[in-house]
Amino acid sequence: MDRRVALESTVIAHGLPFPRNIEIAAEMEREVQEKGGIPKTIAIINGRISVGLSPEEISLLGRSENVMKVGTAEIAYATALKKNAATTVSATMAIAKMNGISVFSTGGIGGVHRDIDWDVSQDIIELSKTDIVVISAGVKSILDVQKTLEFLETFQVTVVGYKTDYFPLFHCKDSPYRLNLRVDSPEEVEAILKEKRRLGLSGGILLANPIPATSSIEFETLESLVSKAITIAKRDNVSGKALTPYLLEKLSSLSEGRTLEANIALLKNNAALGGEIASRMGRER
Ligand code: PSU
Ligand code: MN
Repeated sequence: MDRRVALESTVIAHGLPFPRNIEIAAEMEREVQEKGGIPKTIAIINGRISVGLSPEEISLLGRSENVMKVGTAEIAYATALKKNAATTVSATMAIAKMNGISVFSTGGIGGVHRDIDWDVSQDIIELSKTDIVVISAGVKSILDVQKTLEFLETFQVTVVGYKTDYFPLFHCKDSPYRLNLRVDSPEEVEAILKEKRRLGLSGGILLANPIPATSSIEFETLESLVSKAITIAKRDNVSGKALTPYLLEKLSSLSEGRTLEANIALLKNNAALGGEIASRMGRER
């Protein structure tokens, strides 16, 4: 295993507003480097899978209006038809695996949406298949967290709290959802991944890393913001791939930027932990 850390591009192209998105992409790469990791931001540029975007490529994704958002199901479409595409957690995992990368830092994974008959992210399916460590701050509270956790269990994803017994709620470090598994060091994460591979067990490790306390938003405040945002999304008939970016944007405007600042803090925190884990995995023996 080596020191590379995969970073996704959907958060740049669709999850964060311009021009902060471009700055944050660079800050995440710096966080990885400061901990001794090698950042590899992943996307599809003009049909070519790029593992380790140049600053120009990051800027292109951050500025353009017509960048696709692709999960694993859409990778081949984007490459065959020469598209510019940002990769979600599922697609980034699949491409990281193709390239032998074992660690991937993101913000939050997709999951089961609230109050909708059926909208479950491809991220969960990819996590059930691909043996990579995915560091996230839990899932967005715009999702149905309980159902998301149940789905993760059904699909045999190893969900582990990093220095916590609870599944964090993205913008909020605390949560009522207790986890069965907990680790307290990068060494333990590495040991679990190695063991999965030794035993031939498929599937990822979802490492739940809570947002730093100083940036965490209180549970009640967040809940009321989320229910307002969902009401607005329903009124505006937003669904499918557009839903997550729409809700994130609404949350940010309703909270006067507080959720955006929280989002940035947790992205950097996850990048740093990814760097720590990867630099440990890549050390010489
Ligand atoms: N969390 C964020 N911003 C994002 C995402 C998650 O704060 O942009 C992205 C990730 O790329 C994740 C995707 O994989 O949303 C899930 O989208 P969907 O629900 O359409 O599968
Ligand atoms: Mn969906």
